Amino acid sequence: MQLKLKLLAGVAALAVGGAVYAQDLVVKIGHVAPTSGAIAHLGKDNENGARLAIKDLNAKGVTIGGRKARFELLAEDDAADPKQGTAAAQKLVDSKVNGVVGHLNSGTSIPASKIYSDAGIPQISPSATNPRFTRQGYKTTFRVVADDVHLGGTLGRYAVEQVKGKRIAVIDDRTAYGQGVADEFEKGVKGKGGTIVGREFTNDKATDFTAILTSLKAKNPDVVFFGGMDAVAGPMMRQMKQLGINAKFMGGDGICSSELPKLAAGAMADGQVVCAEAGGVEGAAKKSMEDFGKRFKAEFGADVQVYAPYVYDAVNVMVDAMVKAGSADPAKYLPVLAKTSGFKGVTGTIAFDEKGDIKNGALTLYTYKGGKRDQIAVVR
Ligand code: ABU
Repeated sequence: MQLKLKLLAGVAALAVGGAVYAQDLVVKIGHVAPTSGAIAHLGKDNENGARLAIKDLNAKGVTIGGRKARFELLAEDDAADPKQGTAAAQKLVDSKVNGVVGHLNSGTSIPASKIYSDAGIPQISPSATNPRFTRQGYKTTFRVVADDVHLGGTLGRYAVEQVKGKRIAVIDDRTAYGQGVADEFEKGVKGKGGTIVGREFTNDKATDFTAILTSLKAKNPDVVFFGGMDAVAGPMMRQMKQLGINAKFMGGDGICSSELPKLAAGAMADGQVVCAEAGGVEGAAKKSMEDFGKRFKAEFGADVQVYAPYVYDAVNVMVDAMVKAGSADPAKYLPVLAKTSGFKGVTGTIAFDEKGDIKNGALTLYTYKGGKRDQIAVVR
């Protein structure tokens, strides 16, 4: 009898041992990040944040509209490439995902956001910080971290006021993120009366920085800011050391990973680097982040790089909206998601503003000591 009932496709109830249970509601969560290429370690970090969230939700048991939900992760690799990013987005739309968490990069999240918007599918980025992402007028676009205006501007002011940089050089990787955060850093420096002695650029696949570093060396900088990712920052620091550039090295969240000391391969002095994660918790709330880090390490055998906890929260914020709406239908839970307020995640309290940006987003400034990230301060 049970077998016969199971075979009845589309039947919403299943008799088990005499009781009647609602058939599982399958909820597909898409996730996109570069899990191949130079920043695959960051992409895998994000993806594992999503895996842990899905595992916890399925273990806890979640009911949506009276039906037991079973969550599935559809994970795609966009290799941090805008074209692969839009292809991955279209694949997820075609697979009828209920929502998407991602992409990791601004350069992929921004073009993909049009595809999700056209399909009416909510997208929450846990790490794309270019302000344009949430300023395109799409109702489907959300972000659980601070943006580059906040990030770059704060670091620029910090370079002048706290690092006491007198001759500041700026390099960016010409990506949507790298160029954007470097521009905001420059504005922050100039706003505090600081001096930019040089601006150079490279790209996100470059490995040889001799020409630009030699040009900057002639300007004798005491701070070098890099707008880009850790996979480029590490070799850049090595070449700075080889060329005898003894400057502080600053950067945004893209360099602020657990992996940076390895990538710099001995070229990083204690306290030389100042970078910022586009989120953070302070006081009693720190425990939830620390506990997450321990669970993550036990589960995946790796330290959190940067954004795994933000991915974890993004999945949970999305599911919370489904539960409150009583539906995983994007059209039904999207208005509830937009009204998210006071959601207590491992990364702090999440509320969205009218653009879909996190309200009152924090930044955590870090340096590195003994090859480990060392928190300087949380600022808002
Ligand atoms: N926010 C840093 C890394 C991701 C991005 O915005 O491109």
